[in-house]
Amino acid sequence: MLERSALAENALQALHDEDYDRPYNTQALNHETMIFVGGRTPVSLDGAWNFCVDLLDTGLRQKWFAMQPMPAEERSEPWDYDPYEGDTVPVPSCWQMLKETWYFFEGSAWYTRPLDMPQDLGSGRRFLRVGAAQYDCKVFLNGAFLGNHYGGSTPFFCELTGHLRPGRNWLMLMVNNTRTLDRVPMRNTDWFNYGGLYREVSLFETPTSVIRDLFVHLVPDGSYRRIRAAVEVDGGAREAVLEIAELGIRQTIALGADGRGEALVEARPELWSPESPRLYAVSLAAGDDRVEDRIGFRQIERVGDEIRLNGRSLFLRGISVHEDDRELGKVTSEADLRRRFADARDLNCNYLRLAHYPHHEMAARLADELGFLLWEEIPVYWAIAFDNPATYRDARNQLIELIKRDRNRASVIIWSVGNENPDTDARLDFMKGLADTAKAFDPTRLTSAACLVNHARNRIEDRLAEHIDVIGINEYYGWYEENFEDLVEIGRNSDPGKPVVISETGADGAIGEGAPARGLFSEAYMTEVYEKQIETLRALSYVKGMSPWILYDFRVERRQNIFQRGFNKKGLIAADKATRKDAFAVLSAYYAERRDAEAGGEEMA
Ligand code: GCB
Repeated sequence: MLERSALAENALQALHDEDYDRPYNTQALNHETMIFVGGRTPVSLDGAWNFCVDLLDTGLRQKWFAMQPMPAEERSEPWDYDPYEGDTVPVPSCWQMLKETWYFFEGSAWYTRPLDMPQDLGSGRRFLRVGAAQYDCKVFLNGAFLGNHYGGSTPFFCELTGHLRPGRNWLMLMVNNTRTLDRVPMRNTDWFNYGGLYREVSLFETPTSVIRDLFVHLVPDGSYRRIRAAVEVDGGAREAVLEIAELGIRQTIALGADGRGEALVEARPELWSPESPRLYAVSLAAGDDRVEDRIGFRQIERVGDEIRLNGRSLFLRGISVHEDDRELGKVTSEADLRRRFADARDLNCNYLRLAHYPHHEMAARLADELGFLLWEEIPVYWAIAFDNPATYRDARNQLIELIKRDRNRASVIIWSVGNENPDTDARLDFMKGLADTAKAFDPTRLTSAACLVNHARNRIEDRLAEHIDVIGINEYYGWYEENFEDLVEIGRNSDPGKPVVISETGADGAIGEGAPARGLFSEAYMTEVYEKQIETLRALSYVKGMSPWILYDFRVERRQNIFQRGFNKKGLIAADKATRKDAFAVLSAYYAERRDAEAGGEEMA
């Protein structure tokens, strides 16, 4: 009897308490809990997980995670969901792509799977790594809450050491993709709000002393002769050994009481560039732990209105790209990325803008190998809650997680801290704070953001420009902005004193059945916009690159006219990732011309 009334008490609590989620919003899983994973062998936790969507957050209210696995006939209380049985879904995946009824589902969903451990757990440590979960992910192990992570596109780690038991364990992840005013991005975007565990989930086993971080780079002082390594080890090791065999480097690095240390080493590496993407095998050992990476050395800098790579002025022949697939949503495979780079190669690109959030880390790894330059970005998009300190903390954490994940990638040259945000004092403080954070965590790269144009004065004018290295400009003359002459005037009126990259321009072009033959949304009109844009922009000497919008058509809720039908059609290639529109050839020809002119110039020099 007593047990039943305790149950009734809990049930009422679960119905009436609207602060039910407060204890689970610690955001304790953040950039400080990351470990360095290069060279480690993960245990994959991908595959089938038990799954349930939970629109009303019943799971958190009723504490589904605290239920013990047992046969139904042995349960003494009624239950609304049993995490240990029922539907399964594959991980990684986006739930929208799995069932029609989940297509527009926004809310919480529960993923459960067993985790079998040896009888002897040993003395080492174990870390769960989630490649990405959109957006809030709460981690439970054997009924205990271990922390949560905010941010839909960066990896996070949760240490399981001390919580695991020999034999069978149960891991439960609650993933919530609700769009709210305080998240980054917030409610309104122009890409689809996919949900789920959409990148790899894995378990890493390490010794007691674990290498948390390793940052190895050429010192950007113009000498091309010094390499710096910064290291962070947790667990008591007093020194670490850095090795780059091909450069004859074997250097002991003393670690302070905080586990941090750094070294400056004389070296003359062959420089990395898109034409010659040379990478070196790098390793670091500390105590019993060891990590590896393949790292390219190069210098990127801004001088006046130029962007220089290894001292040479550069024009970024780029294209923007989303992480989106007609069949898989945000799930990315190596084959998909290789196709993306092959298409960029056919466009004669040397550069990609990975919009509008951190893409799969494999993108930068492949760019390192294949020789592409990258702009990487966090989703500080449109009207963020710039005056909310919690939102700032979240954005800053996403930025640091991205930087720590990718700062050994030579291909990444720009960290972008936002896109088309309204010009307010709060926005300026927020984004300046992010730009400063990027420099503090990585002084070797350039910062940027898609900035603003003063339309009354037809000038590039944004208070943020002072605080970043490269001014990104999204402009849609010929599309959203009708009067093309205004673009010509902006070009004439502006004197930015810094390199400008046209981070977006373009037009929708529908193709196939039902597509219009002329006018807005026709392929012919899209081609015309590209031709006029190129003609205008090529005359502006401070424009040091462009990444038109966008390589592939992509899914988005807000585009619903009869030519769009749920897709943004500004892709140079349709959503099948195969059918090229006419504008593809126009851009490709322009980039070929620029590439050849640069090569010719170099020969003459
Ligand atoms: C923009 C946004 C981008 C949109 C694009 C469009 O300015 O930055 O996210 O998708 O325009 O197609 O309107």
